[in-house]
Amino acid sequence: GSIHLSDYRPPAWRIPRVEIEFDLDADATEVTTRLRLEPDPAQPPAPLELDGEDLELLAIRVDGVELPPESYVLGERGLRIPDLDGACTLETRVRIRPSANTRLEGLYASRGALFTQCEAEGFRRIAFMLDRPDVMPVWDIVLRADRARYPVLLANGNPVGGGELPDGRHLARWHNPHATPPYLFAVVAGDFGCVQSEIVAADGRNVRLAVWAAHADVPRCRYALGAVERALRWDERRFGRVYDLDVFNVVAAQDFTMGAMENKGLNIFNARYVLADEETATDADYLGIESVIGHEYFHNWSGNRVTLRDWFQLSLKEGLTVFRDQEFTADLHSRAVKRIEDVRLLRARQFAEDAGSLAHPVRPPSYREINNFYTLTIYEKGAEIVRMLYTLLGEATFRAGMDLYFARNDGRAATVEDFLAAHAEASGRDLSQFARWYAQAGTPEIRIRDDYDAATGTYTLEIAQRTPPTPGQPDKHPLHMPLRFALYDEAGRRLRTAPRGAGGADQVELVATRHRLRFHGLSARPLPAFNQGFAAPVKLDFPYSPAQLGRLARCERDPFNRWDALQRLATGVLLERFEAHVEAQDGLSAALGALLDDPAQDPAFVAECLVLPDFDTLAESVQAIDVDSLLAARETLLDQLAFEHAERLRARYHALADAAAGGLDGAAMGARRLRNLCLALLTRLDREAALAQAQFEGARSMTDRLGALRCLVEADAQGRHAAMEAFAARHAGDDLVTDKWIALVAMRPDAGAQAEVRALLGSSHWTPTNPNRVRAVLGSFARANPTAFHAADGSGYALLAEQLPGLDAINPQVAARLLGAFESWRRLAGPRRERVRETLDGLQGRFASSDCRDLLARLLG
Ligand code: B3K
Ligand code: ZN
Repeated sequence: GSIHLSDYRPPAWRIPRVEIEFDLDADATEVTTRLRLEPDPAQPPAPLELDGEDLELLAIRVDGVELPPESYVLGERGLRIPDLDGACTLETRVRIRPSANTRLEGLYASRGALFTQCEAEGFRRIAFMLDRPDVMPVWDIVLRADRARYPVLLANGNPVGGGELPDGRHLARWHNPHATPPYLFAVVAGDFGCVQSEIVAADGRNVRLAVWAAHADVPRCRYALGAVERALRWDERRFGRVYDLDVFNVVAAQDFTMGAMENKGLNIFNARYVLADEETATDADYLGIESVIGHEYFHNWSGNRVTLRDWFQLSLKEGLTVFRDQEFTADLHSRAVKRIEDVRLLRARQFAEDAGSLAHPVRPPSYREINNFYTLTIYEKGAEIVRMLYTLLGEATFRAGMDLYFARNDGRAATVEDFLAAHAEASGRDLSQFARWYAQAGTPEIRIRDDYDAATGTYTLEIAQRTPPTPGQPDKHPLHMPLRFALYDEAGRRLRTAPRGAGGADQVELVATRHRLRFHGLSARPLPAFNQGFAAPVKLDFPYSPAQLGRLARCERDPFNRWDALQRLATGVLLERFEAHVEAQDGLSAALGALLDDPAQDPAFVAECLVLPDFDTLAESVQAIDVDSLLAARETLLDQLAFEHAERLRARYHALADAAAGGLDGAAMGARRLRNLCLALLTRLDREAALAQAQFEGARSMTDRLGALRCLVEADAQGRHAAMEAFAARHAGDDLVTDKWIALVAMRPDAGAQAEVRALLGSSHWTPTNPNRVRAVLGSFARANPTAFHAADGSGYALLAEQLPGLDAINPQVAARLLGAFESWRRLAGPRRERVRETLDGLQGRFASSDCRDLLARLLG
């Protein structure tokens, strides 16, 4: 059944303290839990109903006295004790089986170590508990285990002692003094090494930071440790948030369903977001590590200190924390490039989600399976909402609102209303219409038309907003959003404008379905620019001519919009939307050529401009998705650009060689990025691919080695098989690098990739219990290889679908993610839509998990 936001009731029982003891063993772990239970006098009395799944109950006591079997009811989903008499201590002892836990929720085994993952509802697979985020005990944790096998025993909070036990076992005690819900509980046991440092927090507290991994991987933890230090300092500086424990531990796990987890004081990470060195990590990997380390660290305040009342509020911590990690990266690196990349993701993936069968509001009104709501909408659109608030209120007022939110809700389980109330109070503004962003799904469309009256010198902008219908929401209301704009004259000078509106001179606030802005005293029709920095997450419709876009790409002050002007131009060319098609294409080519020639431009920015809108983004710009024509248009344009600019590309490629040889600074990374893009275009022209071959052989970084290899594979160059073999041999035994190699195979833009994916599925590389490997093989294929996945005969869909029931039985969350690759199927043109429908119909009744059942029902619904 569904769970509804409107049904929320506070728990009838409070649990202020938990003592939990583990006798750890991979095959059979025993967990003894003592819950201090108190009826909440503010709530109507109710029987105690504890969550618990896959737990073998060994003993149950109330205040030390064994509870007779007739006093409780043990079910599939938990334990019910009808007649508890007021406050007491309930002790349960259960047995669980980590090595049989392939779902990777609860306590599980991975490469000889033990890890937990409790968000959202994994704690109930460890012990009987009120497993909900508004239950926030203080915790005492005791871990006992074999010392040889599990020399390192970590848990939440601060270490408070330990010692030896008989039979080669030892014990460690941890105390977590902060009120912490069970979803943030964590335990790690294994044979790890670490890199560590000491840091003095802003309040004078000494904090020991440590990043743990299997011994062989410890040298690859240095960068992550540095990222923790940067994150801690940045949150002090930018948000005034200080760390609150004596230790902060990060542990790398090779088997992990998501990217990472913000457990209090003990973040557990997918190894791919921890381990890095020159030999194995690309620049993108380094930046990804820093941003995920930051994200999880920032949760310590936005998520842990202030947690969630219920799972409907998920974006309260995720959207806010994504906003915070985006700002972290923007402050430390290039703000413009960061914004461009975030918007690229938003447009390609979140807009698709918002327009597809799985669309849902940032705060959904109901769910059947909460695991299916860790989505781009909750995370990325949620971050965009926070960013709009930041834009509407301005830096200082927003910071005051954040301070108030943290102060008022510290140690509490909060709601979106609490967040908005703090900002409303700090700013004195009415945010009630703004709150609709959390309730209404779909990407708003802003349609703007202009008119210039030469006789009076009056320029008028007519602005209309509309949000398309989404599943369950046929009618939409207007949203409150900032609209930034600028007007430029013929010479590219910014005009001083003063329209009537709520915002400043260059920003108005949209609240109604229609607005009109009037500007007087203009001697000629100006060139308008809108939505600088993509301050509002909308689709903007303005009838720019190719020439206007070319001008905008040169004169707009906002770098994001300069990039966006070229993306618009490219999109119009690819979709043949301009009447003067040839002129538009020439304009695009000339603009890109000029950027390539301009030594004053940041190479990282030029690189962003050279990356044309991808398949997913184009698919979001059309009503019906004609796969073949979108793919063909892209190929043709890329070939043409390569041909026209071959000389420039070659010159730039060579000129950047020195800069690209540098380390991990922004300049070197930008140079490598542009250089590898030049190489990709050049390789289109040359089947021998001598340049790519040479780069592959001489590469000194993974960025350059993998970049060259990708060129060879995508161009189907002569040397590609030999290069792939050499790469595989060089990195054999390194799972993370092998994942990169596998992804190249699965993403090769050729129908033949299907056969290679099938071969992988039959090889020793296929380990369906490892989420990273499943994503490398099938995620890359279904999400990043439109050519092969969307094969017209439906064979790509069938390939994915065949695997899903088996994967669902192993790890439902991983399977459900993959099933989501069909989210846009209703808009597919031609026979493909029918092929997907047959595929999805064929999956009916074949899933055991609520995750895949829920998703399939919504896809077909
Ligand atoms: N909060 C975790 C996500 C947990 C997902 C559980 N299905 C990671 C993060 O967003 O920081
Ligand atoms: Zn998060």
